Amino acid sequence: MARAKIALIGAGQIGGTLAHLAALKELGDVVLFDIAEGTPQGKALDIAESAPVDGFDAVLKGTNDYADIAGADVCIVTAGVPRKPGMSRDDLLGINLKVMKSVGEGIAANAPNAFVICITNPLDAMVWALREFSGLPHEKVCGMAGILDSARFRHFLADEFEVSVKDVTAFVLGGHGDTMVPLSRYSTVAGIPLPDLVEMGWTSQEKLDAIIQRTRDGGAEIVGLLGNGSAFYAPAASAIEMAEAYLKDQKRLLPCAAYIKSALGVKDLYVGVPTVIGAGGIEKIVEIKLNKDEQAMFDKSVEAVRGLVSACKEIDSSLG
Ligand code: A3D
Repeated sequence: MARAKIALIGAGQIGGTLAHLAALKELGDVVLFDIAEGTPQGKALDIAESAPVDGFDAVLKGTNDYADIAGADVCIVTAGVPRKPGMSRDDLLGINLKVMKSVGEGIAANAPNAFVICITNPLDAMVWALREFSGLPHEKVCGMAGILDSARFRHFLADEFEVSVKDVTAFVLGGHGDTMVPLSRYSTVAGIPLPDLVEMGWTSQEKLDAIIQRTRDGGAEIVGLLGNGSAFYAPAASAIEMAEAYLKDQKRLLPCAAYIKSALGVKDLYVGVPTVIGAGGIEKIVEIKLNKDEQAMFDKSVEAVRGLVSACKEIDSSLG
């Protein structure tokens, strides 16, 4: 059977890391596309030269021509600009919206059957715009944010409880921004929900609240430390988990920015929700029950995303 083809649109910090991870995991052959000349070619060659050492079989190609992504099974989009210290994700909207237009058209013309994962910020609005510009089916276009936000939450929790990250599960829903919704009731250590762990005295409510706030600020913390860009290792690992779930039809239950026709009190919007990813793309949205407080936080987050989508429509009148 022919190898899968993975097209990475944007060969910057995340794009290069995605290429390396996809090759190491032998998910398929990799095409790195970027408008910057030399960058995708250089990264592709560098990673290809690591293959004899690491012992993976994957063909890597760098390109500035959309024709090279033809027939891709998966496209992961990181094209655009990242945040600098002091910037919010929303400050990127105008410039990255233009980028989504050219990327959407490039994917529609060359890889219309691909499963498309958007990472470009502001995430929920950009995945909405990418779907509009590409015209691909909603279930084949989604965004990566929830896995990353949940992974940050899990890391901080494992650190606090002094247990393996493997035993910590967590759910962060809503938009990928300051209003994201880390759900304590659905986050556990080996199946024990966080509120029970507070009752058991493993941690205090104050410490848990501080961890939740640190999770919300997780992206900004890295932007502040790096000084010249945003996180790329954990975002790339998270998107690779989604690509693998699709390529291997794993039916993974993962929080992703998915199109909601009508669920969880939301209509016609992309926002972070629990999904099942398999060979059909986003095969299912899992309608978990939210209590009053959680629903209020989720609704606030949904409104923030709606505001960004409206801003996209105002900037580009061709959007519906
Ligand atoms: P960076 O290293 O700057 O890479 C972006 C690449 O996009 C550069 O190589 C550019 O040349 C390229 N590019 C710009 N315009 C185009 C275009 N029209 N077509 C093709 N390529 C183009 O950034 P990065 O990799 O660190 O981050 C990429 C994006 O991901 C940014 O928007 C970040 O804000 C976003 N991001 C999202 C998350 C989420 O969790 C959603 C996390 C971290 C970063």
